[in-house]
Amino acid sequence: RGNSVKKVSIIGVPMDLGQTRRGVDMGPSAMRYAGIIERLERLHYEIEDLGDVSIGKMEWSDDEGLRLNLRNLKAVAKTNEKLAEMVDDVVQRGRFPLVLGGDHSIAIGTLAGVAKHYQNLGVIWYDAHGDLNTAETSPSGNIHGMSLAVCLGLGHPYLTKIGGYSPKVKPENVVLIGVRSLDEGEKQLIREKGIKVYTMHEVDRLGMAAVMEETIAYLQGRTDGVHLSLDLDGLDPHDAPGVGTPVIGGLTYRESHLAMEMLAEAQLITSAEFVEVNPILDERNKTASVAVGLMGSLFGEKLV
Ligand code: 5AB
Ligand code: MN
Ligand code: MN
Ligand code: MN
Repeated sequence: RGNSVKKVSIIGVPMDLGQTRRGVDMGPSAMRYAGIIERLERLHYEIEDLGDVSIGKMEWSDDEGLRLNLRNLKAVAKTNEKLAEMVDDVVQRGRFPLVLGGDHSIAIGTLAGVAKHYQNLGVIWYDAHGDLNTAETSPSGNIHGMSLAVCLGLGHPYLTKIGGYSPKVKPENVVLIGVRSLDEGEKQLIREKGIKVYTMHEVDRLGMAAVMEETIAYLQGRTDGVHLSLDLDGLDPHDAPGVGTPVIGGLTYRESHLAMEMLAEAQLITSAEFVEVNPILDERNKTASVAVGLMGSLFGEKLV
């Protein structure tokens, strides 16, 4: 299972409508430019690059979305519907979907495409944030801060019903890692649903090795596939400066590589996405390069 699938399909999603800082739409090109395809080919994967999903038109006049505290609702929903169809087809063909973002609202489409192929999909949400807001709790109206809640079935039906079913994942199959910035409503939801969270506090106390051992043991026992949704802002801004919502005090480059290596060894991951790379805010494409390095480790690259 998992990363033993030697056929990978890459899908770019140049989406920036789930938040307000321009430039994150260039994330997929930045990661291609940083050599993701060559990197995986060197590991003897058969790569198919499906190119970029076309983004729904930015509706400046999406008054309804704004009124609902869901900025660009229609365009975000439309793009995610297309993404869901592409990902669905990739999984159907027995290939590993590797999605390059784009802001984190694209997890809605990725998971809609993946989850229908599993009884009990697990999700590792590697992020400084919980992305567990709804329109009611969001301080920003930005959908990239709501994507995990949508996948749990909470939010506007335009989003939760993508792929024709809801929810995509059960709260007990989700593990958050690297969390250090939560809004009040997100904290409440985590408590209410009993979602497993390794905040920076637990990472510091236990160490990343123990956090990953526990996460892997937990998900191996209860899921039949695991999606990795990696927001580059889970890393410390020192190691990944090119993100729209940086939060000080994050996971290091080394901790993150260790995490990916342990996932590779466990052959746990069956689909993945790397999101929130913003080349305009970056330093010489550093964040995209870090992302590509992490993908290398996730797909089994070894030092010796
Ligand atoms: B990201 C915030 N919680 O909802 C909100 O980068 C930030 O995908 C969300 O994790 C960050 O606007 C979303 C304040
Ligand atoms: Mn984040
Ligand atoms: Mn996120
Ligand atoms: Mn972000």
